[in-house]
Amino acid sequence: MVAIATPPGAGAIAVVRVSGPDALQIGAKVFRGSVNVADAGGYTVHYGHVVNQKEEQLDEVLATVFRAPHSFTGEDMVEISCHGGTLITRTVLEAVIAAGARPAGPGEFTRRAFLNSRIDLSQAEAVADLIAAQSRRGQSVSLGHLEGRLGNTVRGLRKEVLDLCALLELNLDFTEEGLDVISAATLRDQITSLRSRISSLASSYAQGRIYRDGVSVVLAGEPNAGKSSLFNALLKQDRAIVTPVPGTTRDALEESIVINGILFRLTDTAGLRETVDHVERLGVERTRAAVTGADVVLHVMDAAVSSSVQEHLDRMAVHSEGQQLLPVLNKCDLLPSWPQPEVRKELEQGAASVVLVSAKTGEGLEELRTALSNLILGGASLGMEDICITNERHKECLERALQNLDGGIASMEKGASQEYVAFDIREAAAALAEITGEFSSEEVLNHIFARFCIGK
Ligand SMILES: Nc1nc2c(ncn2[C@@H]2O[C@H](COP(=O)(O)OP(=O)(O)OP(=O)(O)O)[C@@H](O)[C@H]2O)c(=O)[nH]1
Ligand SMILES: [Mg+2]
Repeated sequence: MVAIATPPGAGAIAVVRVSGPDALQIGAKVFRGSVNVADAGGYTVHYGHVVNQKEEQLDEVLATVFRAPHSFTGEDMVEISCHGGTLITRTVLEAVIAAGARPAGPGEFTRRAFLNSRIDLSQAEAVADLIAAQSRRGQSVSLGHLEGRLGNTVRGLRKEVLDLCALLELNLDFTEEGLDVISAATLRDQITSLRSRISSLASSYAQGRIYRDGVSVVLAGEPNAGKSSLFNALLKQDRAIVTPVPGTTRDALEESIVINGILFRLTDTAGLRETVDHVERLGVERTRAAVTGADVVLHVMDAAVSSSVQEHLDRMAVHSEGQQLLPVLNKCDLLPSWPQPEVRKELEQGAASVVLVSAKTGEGLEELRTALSNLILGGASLGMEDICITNERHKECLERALQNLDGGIASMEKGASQEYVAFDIREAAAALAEITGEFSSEEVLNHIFARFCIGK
């Protein structure tokens, strides 16, 4: 099979990847250089030309040869590095197809790598995540998964579950002789210990999701509070329109920034107020929808409006449970006594912490960045060395394993036969095996690899 492995568009080089038992023979049909790639050793690079069936030269290229099993897919492979134009790349691809290769489907290279046991399923998924990563932490978590850290942890847990199963089955064999290979109390302790480790891995998803997809932050508040100004100041870019007219912003705007390796997706919104203006009202509806879906609501207030913080907070944009709220008092440059501590003290009587900023002068922006990053990383933050899951499918498998273990514990408590307990525990092991793909259906594989692009 063959595919272009580099993104579409013009570039210095592009790579056409050929993999499969005939890859080297097909490579030899299209490549002319000082060596025949069909005879070349693995991990060697050769200079030459790609030709069509009429032996016309199509491009000057480098061909890299990989020999099974020492390649990404575990099969023989040739990677042709040609010049990176859309037309030239397609011409090389077509020559390889004419020489007998079949166009690859999405993710087919990674799927072959999985089927040939070069990588486990969690590593295959990490390939897609790594390519999609938009922040340093997301990248580092995916790289850890790609290196097999998640797979190893899950395999370790599964082995413990299977060992427990084996003991239970031995127990069953010896019941008639009245012997217990493992006592009920030990069994229970071991299940509980496994349960708590699987549970903490499952709950690392909350953090893992943020590392992978970033945090959505919505700037909301009354019209003219300076949301768009603050949005621009955080982006360091004149992105949103700012005017002294309340009700300037209508459509929600989204842009991303990275703070401390975490991606924050900021949304500037229309100011919240009752209005008869039809267009503005549509904007306000969008604000409410954006606020509902946000991880963090950054409530922007205008320090120039002479109301107490408590009054501001009372009018605060509604936020739902599980959402973080960060009150920000903007336009502090207009306060006569700012940045004196007494202003802050007075303000903080109303709320746990209010960040004081001026979008105009830039003062307080660093504190705001720190406050955002602390909201996400502060408290029970995961260290970079901890394993966390970033994939909903993995979370679902872990939760199923937990339910099975709970079922096992419940059976024990009811005094059910150990056969039932063994059944539940075996099911837990099967759920864990789905993460690494030791147990996987065609349907699951199709679903996973559909997320990939062709050539990956
Ligand atoms: N002095 C001062 N003026 C500011 C500051 N931030 C914003 N302004 C001014 O306040 C006015 C409104 O700013 P915007 O950023 O458009 O406010 P908004 O909250 O986006 O307003 P809507 O989109 O209408 O809801 C503009 O005239 C800004 O120049 C600040 O920190 N200090
Ligand atoms: Mg605005």
